[in-house]
Amino acid sequence: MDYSTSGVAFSVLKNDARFPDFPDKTVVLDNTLEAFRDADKYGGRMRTYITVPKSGNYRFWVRGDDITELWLNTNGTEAEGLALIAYANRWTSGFDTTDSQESAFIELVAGESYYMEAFVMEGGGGDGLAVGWDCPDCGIPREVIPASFTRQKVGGEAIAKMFNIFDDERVTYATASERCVAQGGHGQCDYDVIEAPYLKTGFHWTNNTCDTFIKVTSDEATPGWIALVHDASSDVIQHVDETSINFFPVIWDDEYPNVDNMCSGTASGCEVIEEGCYCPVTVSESVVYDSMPASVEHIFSTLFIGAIDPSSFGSLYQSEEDSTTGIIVHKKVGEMGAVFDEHTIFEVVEVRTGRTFFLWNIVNTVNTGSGHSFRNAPHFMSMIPSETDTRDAQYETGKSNHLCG
Ligand SMILES: [Ca+2]
Repeated sequence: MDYSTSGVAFSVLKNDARFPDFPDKTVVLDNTLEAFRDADKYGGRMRTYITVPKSGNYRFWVRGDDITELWLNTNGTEAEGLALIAYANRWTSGFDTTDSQESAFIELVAGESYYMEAFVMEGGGGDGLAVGWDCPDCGIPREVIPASFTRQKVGGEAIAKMFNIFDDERVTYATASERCVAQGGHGQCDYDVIEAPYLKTGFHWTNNTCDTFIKVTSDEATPGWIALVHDASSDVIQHVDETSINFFPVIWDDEYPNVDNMCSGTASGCEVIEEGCYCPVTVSESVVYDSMPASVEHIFSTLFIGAIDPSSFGSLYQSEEDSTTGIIVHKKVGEMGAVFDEHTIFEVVEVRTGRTFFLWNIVNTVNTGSGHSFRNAPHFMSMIPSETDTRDAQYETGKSNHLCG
């Protein structure tokens, strides 16, 4: 192949009927912007959005085997704005073989995304393509660009990288956002696809909307049993999609929506479905006791959410005992006296077993659009068998922290 005029060589690639939508091979780059090895007689394109960790003046380099080009839209994410910023008309093993491999300084802004394309044309022998950068005034030495600063495009979808520190790690939305910004310079959750390592499963935060529904059975064998349905604006895993058959019993406060009353009518937001009713739900939490309960038995009949021993919170809690009933009430320091609130914990002993229970002074209720409600039982067991190990404790702890924070 004659590379004496690079434009001619790349026109062979760019005029090929397979370009750009039908490549013979597609590879997602996991580590750095370095690709293409061990083949002959091909043309390749690397494309990505890049983000920068700090605002500043960046220089770019391209190297490869054989000839290479690097294009960047310095103004944004549109392919139309691409401009040639560096190239090499011969094979290059490093970034300093020819002057044209190095771009001018380009001012880039943290948090913005820029569209980049790089090309290589290979005849025979060694091959490859890599893109590097540096930013002297923001302290970044020259390096092949790490993939953590990219958002890759495959089939028109933006792909985010996972930023977990250890397997099965779960983080708050705030932590996830912080990491995305720190490691990629991009905003959180503006992706189409989250790229997970092969065979890894898990959840990620998203800004997509998600409404919660329940299916309520009307048959005699499982009256009023429910299955949860998440109607999210992105992909939903099967155990909570509309086909879910994971029905379980709940404690309804009174009646429940059923086919006999047409699921309480269309004004309720409920629909009649094959199994029974399909209803939108909301969850509310309220304080149960605003004064000392009359008896231990009454507590066991109304409180169902376990707390941890308040002594675990150190000096955060103080306690007092009702000498008549034997009920010990734990209140947050500063809330002693008449106040019973959502932070209050009751310590009671079950007579039959002698076991001590710590119970939160709250009830969590699920309300349907039809005006019915049931107690939202604590349910820390995942319905996904592979997740039932560490998650229970994490959720329990999370609940305690939420209430005491
Ligand atoms: Ca070669």
